[in-house]
Amino acid sequence: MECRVLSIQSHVVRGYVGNKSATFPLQVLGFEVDSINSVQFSNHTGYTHWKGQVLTAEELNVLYEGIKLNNVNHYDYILTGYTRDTSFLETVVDIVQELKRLNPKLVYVCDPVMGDQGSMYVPENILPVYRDQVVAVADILTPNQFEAELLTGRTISTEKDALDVMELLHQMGPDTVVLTSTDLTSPHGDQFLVALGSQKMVRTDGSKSTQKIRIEMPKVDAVFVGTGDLFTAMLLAWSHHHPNDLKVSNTPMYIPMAGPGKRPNPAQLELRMVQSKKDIEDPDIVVEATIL
Ligand code: PLP
Ligand code: PXL
Repeated sequence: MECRVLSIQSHVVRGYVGNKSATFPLQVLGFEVDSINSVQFSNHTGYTHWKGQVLTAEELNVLYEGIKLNNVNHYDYILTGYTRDTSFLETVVDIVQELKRLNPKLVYVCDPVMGDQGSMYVPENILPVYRDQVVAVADILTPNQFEAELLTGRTISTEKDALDVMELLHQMGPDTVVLTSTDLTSPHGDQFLVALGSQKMVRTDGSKSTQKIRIEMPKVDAVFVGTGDLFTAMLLAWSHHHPNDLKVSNTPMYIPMAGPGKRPNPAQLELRMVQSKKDIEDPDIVVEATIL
């Protein structure tokens, strides 16, 4: 059965963030991916220089109108990530609502990209749009700790706080919430990064339950860009194949190396997407989730 994803994310000429991080792995896993490029940049903004064009809300609408006029606007998933503009994001909400009317089973996977480690890297006026409009139509939400705190107005210091915040996020809409990274201390020590997941499910007898999990990933001492986009795309893919089990596996990627003793530059730190094709298709399970 064909499964079609509409992915509205960044395009970069060189490197792997946004659609460049999501499209190839989803295609490798058998998904049809229709991509709308929210920006077309030379490279991600972590390089010394970057240049390019931004798609406006009106231009997004024009592309969507074209799809609609041909009656090929039937999607199983929508995937969105890094967005800087409030009117663009509001148009995304309109499209999600229309596509959900056409396919009530459509799943909207939303990475509410706003910032990390206490600071925002998108304009602050995007927060109320995510909080008041986007989260309500999202089915799978993948904030990091800081983004979850912004969306709920709560701070997270303990695992209990995090689980409470995820419960609040469920009440705002999404049945699946994954805190993709936190500064919580791992039971296995500070070499591990803690992620938490929570999924509401309806059992076969009609009763409701919530699966809560903790994932501890070994930390890698380098700052990658595009890993969050890849994580969200792979969560979409594995939750499609295992809709009632959030114990998704983590896709190992080749770690790029710089010269001896040298700090790698942004170009050397690009994800090795093509080289990781076999791991994407058939991942080794390297991290086991703990059921809470
Ligand atoms: N840093 C900057 C400047 C960004 O624009 C983004 C966008 O998402 C990130 C970091 C986060 O990257 P990732 O999604 O790979 O965690
Ligand atoms: O991975 C997030 C992202 C998306 N799009 C653009 C970026 C980044 C991160 O830097 O620069 C254009």
